[in-house]
Amino acid sequence: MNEMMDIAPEVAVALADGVGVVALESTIISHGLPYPENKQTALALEAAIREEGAVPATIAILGGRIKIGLTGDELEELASPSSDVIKVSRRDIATIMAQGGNGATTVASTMICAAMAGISVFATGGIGGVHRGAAQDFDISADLPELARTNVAVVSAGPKAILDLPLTMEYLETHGVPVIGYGTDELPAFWSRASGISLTARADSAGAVAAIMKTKWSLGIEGGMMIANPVPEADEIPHPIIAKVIDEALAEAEAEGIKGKEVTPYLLSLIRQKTDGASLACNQALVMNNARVGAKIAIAYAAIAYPKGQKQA
Ligand code: PSU
Ligand code: MN
Repeated sequence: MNEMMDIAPEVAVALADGVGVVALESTIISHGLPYPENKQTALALEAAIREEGAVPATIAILGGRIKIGLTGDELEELASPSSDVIKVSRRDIATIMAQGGNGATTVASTMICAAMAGISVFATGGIGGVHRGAAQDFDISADLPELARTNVAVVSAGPKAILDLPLTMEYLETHGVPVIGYGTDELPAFWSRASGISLTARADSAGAVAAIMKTKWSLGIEGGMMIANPVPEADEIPHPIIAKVIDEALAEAEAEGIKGKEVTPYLLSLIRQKTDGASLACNQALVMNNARVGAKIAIAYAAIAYPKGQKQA
């Protein structure tokens, strides 16, 4: 497997020493945020994780190889609007790699690569989920079944609010995915803190999250979990404001016949235009907040999972 994967030296050392490592995805860079904010955010996320005392590992597929930890030039290539980087989910990994292509990894494929590299914590913006109208078009993000099968804790600000949140929660319940409110009893809704949906689990510290991770995986209960970390109050867009914009954007996407993996990037970009960039600032703030919490969780988990500071011990 390692023949197809390059782990950056800093990440390899951290993993061998049992130091906290936080995985970051690349679809948010290539397809989620516009240039140049995407590159600035990617660099700022890595810096924030380091500042908290953990090691960042941004994940992508470049030249047909899985990259765990990227150089500045590689980040630039992913961020650049002129580069040819395909959005890669579980379905697409083998094809892109066999063809030697470049791929930006989604939540699902970042989880797969992180788990292969031995990384247990991953921070992103918002996960994919069950789309509104899924009863007709079957549009359910591959992020959800991945959370059910791959052992990585994903820190997000909730499912993106363009989705059907109650159905997303039903799916996660059916497939046994813990959704843990980080300092909250309510599912956060990406740009907004409130969704009106109560959670069944809450943790008020990184150590409390790490204890759940350790217990779940020590029991051999396979699959990941979602750590639902609300956007900071100062950065949120209140639900009534964003809800109206989302409805308009969904109607336009429908009228334009947008389908498949284009749906999420199309909606995010349209919502950005309609809010004059407010949704972009909010998205950047929430993903930064998730990176910091992810670092704290990775450090807490390393302390109980590898107490001798040696992963292999
Ligand atoms: N979070 C963000 N912006 C994004 C995404 C997440 O703040 O662009 C990406 C993630 O990569 C997620 C993907 O996996 O959107 C979901 O796409 P889809 O609905 O096609 O599964
Ligand atoms: Mn989809």
